[in-house]
Amino acid sequence: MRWLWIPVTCLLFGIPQPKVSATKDGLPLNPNLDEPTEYPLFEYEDVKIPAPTRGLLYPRDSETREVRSLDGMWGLMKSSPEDPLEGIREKWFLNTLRQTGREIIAMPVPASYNDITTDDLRDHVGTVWYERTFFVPRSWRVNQRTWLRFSSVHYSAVVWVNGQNATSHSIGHLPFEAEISRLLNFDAENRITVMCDNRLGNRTIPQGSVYEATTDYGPVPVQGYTFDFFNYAGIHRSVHLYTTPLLHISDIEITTKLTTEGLGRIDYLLWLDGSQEGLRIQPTHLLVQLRDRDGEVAAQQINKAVYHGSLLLPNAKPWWPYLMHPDPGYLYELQFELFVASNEEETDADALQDAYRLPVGIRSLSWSNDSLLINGKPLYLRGFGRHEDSDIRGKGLDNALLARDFSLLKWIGANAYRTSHYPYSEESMQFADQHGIMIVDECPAVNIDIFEPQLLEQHMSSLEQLIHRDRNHPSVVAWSVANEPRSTKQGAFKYFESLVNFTRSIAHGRPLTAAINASPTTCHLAQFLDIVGFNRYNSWYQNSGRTDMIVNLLTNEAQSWRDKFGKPIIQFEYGGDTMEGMHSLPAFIWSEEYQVELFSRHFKAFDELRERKWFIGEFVWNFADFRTAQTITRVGGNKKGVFTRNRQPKEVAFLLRWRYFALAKELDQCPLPQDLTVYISKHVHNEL
Ligand code: BDP
Repeated sequence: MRWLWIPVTCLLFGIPQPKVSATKDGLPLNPNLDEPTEYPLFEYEDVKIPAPTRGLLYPRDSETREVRSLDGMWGLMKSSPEDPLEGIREKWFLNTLRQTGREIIAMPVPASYNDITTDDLRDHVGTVWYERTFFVPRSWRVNQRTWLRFSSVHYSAVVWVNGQNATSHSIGHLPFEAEISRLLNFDAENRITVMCDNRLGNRTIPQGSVYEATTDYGPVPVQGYTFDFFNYAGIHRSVHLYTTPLLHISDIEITTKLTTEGLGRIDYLLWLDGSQEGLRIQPTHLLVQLRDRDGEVAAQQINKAVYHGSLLLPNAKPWWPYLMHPDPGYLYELQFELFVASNEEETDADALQDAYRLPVGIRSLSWSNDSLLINGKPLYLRGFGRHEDSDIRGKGLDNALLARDFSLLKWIGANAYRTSHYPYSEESMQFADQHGIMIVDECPAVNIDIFEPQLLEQHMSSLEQLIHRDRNHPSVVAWSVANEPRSTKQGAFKYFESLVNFTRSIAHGRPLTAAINASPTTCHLAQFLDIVGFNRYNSWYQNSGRTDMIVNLLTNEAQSWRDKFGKPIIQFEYGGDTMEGMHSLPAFIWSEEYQVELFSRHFKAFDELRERKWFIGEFVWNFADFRTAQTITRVGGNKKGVFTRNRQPKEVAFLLRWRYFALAKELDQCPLPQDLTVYISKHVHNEL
């Protein structure tokens, strides 16, 4: 199977910025509120289905490929908020940004640009321009193709190399790439220019709206949005240059299964990509080898002229979630080697054309109307909603933070998290595979409203790109199609029916879910899902201060979701803001004691629900405190974290740790950690 990669290099001239409606408890309303009374009715057939993404394998070096990081200090220049596209008109990309005569500041990549400087860059609306230079070795000119890959730029980007357009992309948190061989200088310096636009409109995912505010200094554009996290922007994840041979392995799809007898099966499908010259090269065969953790070959296959197949493994070592097995997160390495006829006269042996190695976990995932199962065993998910968020770097990838977060997840005994409210970094997905942390993988559709065909196309595209990126990760146990959409609205029914139909056709063996805040009687989304997830803030946004109402309200609500839809039910969000160090006895809202009491009453409700068998998980909101837009309901951000923004525990963390390990012991006979209790006296152990 072969195809020719033709990079789409259409320029993106900004994003249309019509108005969007906005409602959210306690959050500022968009002054341009423009709620349609009638939604446009549209047919599924009228909607342009996104073309399948191809390529974008995570950059890995091998004996046929080289990877170079372009992370580090770049230059950054703001354009005027009143005229975000001036740089396109004036063709700033043709020269170094210095030629514009404007101020250029040093900007780390990866990082959000917002919290780096001390000026108004934090709240900048519109475009900023990034630039850096680099060299490539001369050896890359011959028989090689060079690719430029961005792991995420928020929200949209246009990229030039040496003044020529290389690619463009919109929707943050997702990778994009282009072959740039023809744009490169091999004997001189090269320059990359990136225009990054952070504006959100009513057809972007997520939505927002730019409106004009009247200030003491005149009118200024302001970005409005209803979602509850700061709209950080910039080059958020790593930028790589990598090489491939002219004809190379461009894409891989795998599916795994495990029978009850322990027979593992891996089905693989490969795409090859050749440039003009590459297409003249004839592969002789493909060697596929599965290596275990010790590097031993556990299964192999040689294919001639076909690029798909199946590997069978008696006694496969399964991939298990953390605390469900003594050796969780077991990964094999699936090695693909593509051979071509050798040019060397003195040898008949074929020559290695390309090699790529993919980590693979072997597991079966299935679901019914009552449960979600891994390797035939019903799961109970215990974990968090999270954010990619930290001091100074905002949403920028930070490996130290990633490692710390996974240490904390394991310390607390969680086995899952939801990537609320957008796709997380590819590095975090790899970490989750390695540590056996299950992922409910969410697309960036948070708080969507105004259900129109153009939004649906973007929404489908965000799911298509997410599934394409993450389908090979054993840790992904469900796709979340949205968080708190306005699913009670008239237009939601048709919209979600179309969205879910499309997503199911590409779901790659995972169930579909969403985090819903409507009620079972008013929601137009839940009936299309495989797992119904709801968010509810008992004793916080409702009945503030009344922890004595949680158990009844929560168990009744979960039962109603079940009665109405007959699907497995999960609570994706519960919690309350808690100021670290604020204490009150008896408990009072915002104090650490209140968070403890609120959680404990939820645990009681969850245990009652667990007995009903169809309740399959509890997720705290949130793992850590995080930055939001400025509002009177947020003190320096959202404080519902179990950990502070600096990743230190609040009092409730110790209680939650007990809960999660108690569940692991009860459900999977996992031993409790030694340090769960501390010594008090011969007769009494402190369990907190
Ligand atoms: C939920 C949202 C989440 C918010 C949370 C809150 O899904 O993004 O941060 O409420 O208000 O409705 O803390």
